[in-house]
Amino acid sequence: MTETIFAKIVRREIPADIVFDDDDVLGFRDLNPQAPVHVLFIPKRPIATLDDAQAGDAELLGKLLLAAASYAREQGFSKEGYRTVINTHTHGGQTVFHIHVHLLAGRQMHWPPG
Ligand code: D5M
Repeated sequence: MTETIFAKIVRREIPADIVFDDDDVLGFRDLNPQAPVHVLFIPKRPIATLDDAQAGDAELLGKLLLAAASYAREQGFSKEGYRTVINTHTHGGQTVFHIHVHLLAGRQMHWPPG
């Protein structure tokens, strides 16, 4: 896959406001926040899109979701709730081709999303 700006964030080659960091997952604030809290969780080992994920990625994808949930719990977002989103390809609105989970919190979300 073609490397993205998120790989540079993983290697600390460009700055990011990092809020979560473990062996497999990095969480950092979105540059263009869509809610009072908007954090992106990415696997350090890149997968381009959810469409590219394979059975062998199951553990890593699980860790990605659990990292978002653990951060949300720790930050106290669980009580009011929050939204997690994975955009895939063009119609999904994906712009960075290194899979990421958006965690949005701090306001009422609406459905259906735009
Ligand atoms: O979401 C990609 C998201 O990535 C979008 O909300 C902007 C954000 N973004 C892009 N570059 C950066 C950097 N350098 N730091 C933080 N956030 C960034 P998608 O689901 O692909 O549309």
